Amino acid sequence: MKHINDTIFALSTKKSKSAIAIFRFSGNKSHSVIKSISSKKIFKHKVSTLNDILEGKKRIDQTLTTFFKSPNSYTGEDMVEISCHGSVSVINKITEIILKKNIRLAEHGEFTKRALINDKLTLLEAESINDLINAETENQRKIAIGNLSGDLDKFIDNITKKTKKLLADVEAIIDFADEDLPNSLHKNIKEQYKNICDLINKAIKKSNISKKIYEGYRITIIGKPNTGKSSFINYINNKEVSIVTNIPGTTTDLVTSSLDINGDKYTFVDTAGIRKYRNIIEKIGIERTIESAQKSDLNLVFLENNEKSNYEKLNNNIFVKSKYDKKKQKFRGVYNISSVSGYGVEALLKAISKKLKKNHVKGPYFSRERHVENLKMSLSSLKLVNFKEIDIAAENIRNSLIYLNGINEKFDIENILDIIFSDFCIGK
Ligand SMILES: Nc1nc2c(ncn2[C@@H]2O[C@H](COP(=O)(O)OP(=O)(O)OP(=O)(O)O)[C@@H](O)[C@H]2O)c(=O)[nH]1
Ligand SMILES: [Mg+2]
Repeated sequence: MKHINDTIFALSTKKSKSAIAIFRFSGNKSHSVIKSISSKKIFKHKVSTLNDILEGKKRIDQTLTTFFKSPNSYTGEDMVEISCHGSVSVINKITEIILKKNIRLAEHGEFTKRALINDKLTLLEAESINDLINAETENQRKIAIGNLSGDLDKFIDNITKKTKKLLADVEAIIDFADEDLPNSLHKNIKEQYKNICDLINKAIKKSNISKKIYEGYRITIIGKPNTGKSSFINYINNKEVSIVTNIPGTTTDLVTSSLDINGDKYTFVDTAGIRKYRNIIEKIGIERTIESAQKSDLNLVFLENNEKSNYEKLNNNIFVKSKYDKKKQKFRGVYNISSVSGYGVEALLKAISKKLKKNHVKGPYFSRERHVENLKMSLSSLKLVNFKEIDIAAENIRNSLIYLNGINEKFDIENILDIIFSDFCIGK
């Protein structure tokens, strides 16, 4: 049976050849276990010690071993970190030695889960740590570190404080006769109420920006056969992601590839294009193209000549004419490029990013469905407030607070914690 008091360990780095690999332990047996497999016998708090890991008396590897005494560690428990050499054989051998000590492997995110339970982190900070580990682009990293530094916690604390004040004022109206209250109270309450609704509303709107920053923008490449769609996706990726030939209809399925452009994630989708089909394979390919183009943030339409009007039914088009190296003919309102010489590609990528990128304002950015759902529920409760029925208003403000607090609530939500931590790495 797995228990929260078990001492756990994990390889926190990847199991593949590298200069260094790091093992972590957490729990009250950490200290005795590390002593039992080490050449050194004394480990001081937060001091890294040059230490041999031993099997019996045999030296297995030379490591740097660091001990953290509870409560001053990541998890709040006694912890040990071993930085050993990063070969697969060293990793396997040290794992084998540790497992003989009857401590168990950590589950996904179990170190961070313990940090949360021991009040080392808030739930929002724990989620931000996972976002930081998974950040692929500069803007994803910026949001994650901002949230880890407390941007979201500060926002929730501030709104909670304001909402509690509003509730107290509303309750004062219920409890006291009108003559005992200042005249300005009613006006003041309405102002506070509006201000809270505005702040939550803005946070919900901003979550659309962060959603895009995390998921990336989808750009579908369409156009007639042989217009240079696949050559373009290969050029910007600097590798052969899609097959290129001079036979029209080479691409039949969707080929997807993501790129980081100026700190944002863009997913380009090469397609069969939209055209007449000759067989069932092409028919399915074209259906997939249409589906992808309809759900895209932007479509790059590669033109053969100047057939822009064929694409009027689609929104968000940028028109492109490739092969400029072959024929130096320019069309108006069209980006002229070459996937051979690279002519015009940078200008096209700039135009894409300018068209899609929303102005990034400063935090907080709620990025998860769970946060946004709670904010929406909180706002819906507030929207039910009618100050003419003051008892009901108080009830709705209380409900709004429950949803708000739910964003950072770590207790009574085991199932939510399991979902959150299931997509953490083992060893974090
Ligand atoms: N000179 C030159 N040739 C290009 C350029 N882009 C593509 N071509 C050539 O044009 C032909 C078709 O290119 P693709 O990239 O396969 O065109 P596509 O639009 O993906 O074609 P389908 O997959 O058939 O729809 C190939 O022979 C390419 O080498 C370019 O910028 N300059
Ligand atoms: Mg193609």
